[in-house]
Amino acid sequence: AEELKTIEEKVKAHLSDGRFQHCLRVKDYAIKLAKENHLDEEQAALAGLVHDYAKERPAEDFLKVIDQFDLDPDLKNWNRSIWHGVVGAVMIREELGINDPAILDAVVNHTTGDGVAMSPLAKVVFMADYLETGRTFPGVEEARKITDQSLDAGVFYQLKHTLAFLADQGNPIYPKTVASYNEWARHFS
Ligand code: DGI
Ligand code: FE
Ligand code: FE
Ligand code: FE
Repeated sequence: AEELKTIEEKVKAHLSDGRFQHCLRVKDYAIKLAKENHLDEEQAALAGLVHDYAKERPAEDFLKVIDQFDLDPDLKNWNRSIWHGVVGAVMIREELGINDPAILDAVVNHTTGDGVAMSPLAKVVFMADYLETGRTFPGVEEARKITDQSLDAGVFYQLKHTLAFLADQGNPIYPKTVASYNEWARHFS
């Protein structure tokens, strides 16, 4: 419990107040989803708390870590939206001392999702980030209901809507986001 408090203080110190409050709400929603799906609540809470730890780091920090840890060099063509999960997981391991591979995997996949073999914990964090009580986008209540009935149906709902939203805005879409969507679309068709 003492260690958890230290981690929470470090997360707080690296984020704006608004972003830190989001992390606390993701933690709470992750606990709720973990309960509903008979998963480890402590693991879900910690993953939710730290998921956006790296969100406000300067680009140069991410670029340094990509080189230092030999991550996919294509990552350099992207931005903080993509880096804070994939590269952020390395920062969480190195700086917060979290070594649980399941938690690090959930952080890696929290923005793009992953294929149908995605771990239950990763699904919970992916959905908690989308559905936490501060989210107000149109359809969020429907998304919450769907996810209470089926975590998998929720994952597909989010992937479908996020992909459509990004394309509507004319944003580049990270290949893994498209690959995740394709796997779930086949799974549900
Ligand atoms: O960090 P959060 O804002 O809580 O949420 P997130 O990590 O799920 O998403 C971060 C941002 O990244 C959000 O504005 C949506 C965007 N995003 C998600 N997938 C992709 C993406 N942006 C691009 N360009 N490509 C993607 O595939
Ligand atoms: Fe995020
Ligand atoms: Fe997300
Ligand atoms: Fe988030």
